[in-house]
Amino acid sequence: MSDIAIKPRTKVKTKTLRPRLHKVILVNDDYTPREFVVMVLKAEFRMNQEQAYRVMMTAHKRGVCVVAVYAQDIAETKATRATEAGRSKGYPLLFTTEPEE
Ligand code: TYC
Repeated sequence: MSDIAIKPRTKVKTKTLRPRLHKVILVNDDYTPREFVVMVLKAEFRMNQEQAYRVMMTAHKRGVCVVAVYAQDIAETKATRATEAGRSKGYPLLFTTEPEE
């Protein structure tokens, strides 16, 4: 038997994987009043009147609008809270989330 010790030449590479950000998406519907959508956007996403109005009108015209991007858990919590705000008034207002490319 050989007594030659072979040193493995391995290098440890540390790679930090940043978690993917998630988009919160506002979905249009025919029933939720515009002012209510604006109010929810201001309350949950800390937007001012002009920003909230622009996002609401974009969803109204195009069907959907990206509201903001956050870490996954924050995006999901905000989307759920905002959707529940509409649900509590009987509106079908919907916020969804999806991972950013
Ligand atoms: N389309 C709604 C209306 O005309 C307003 C609205 C805008 C609702 C955006 C939802 O995501 C929405 N009353």
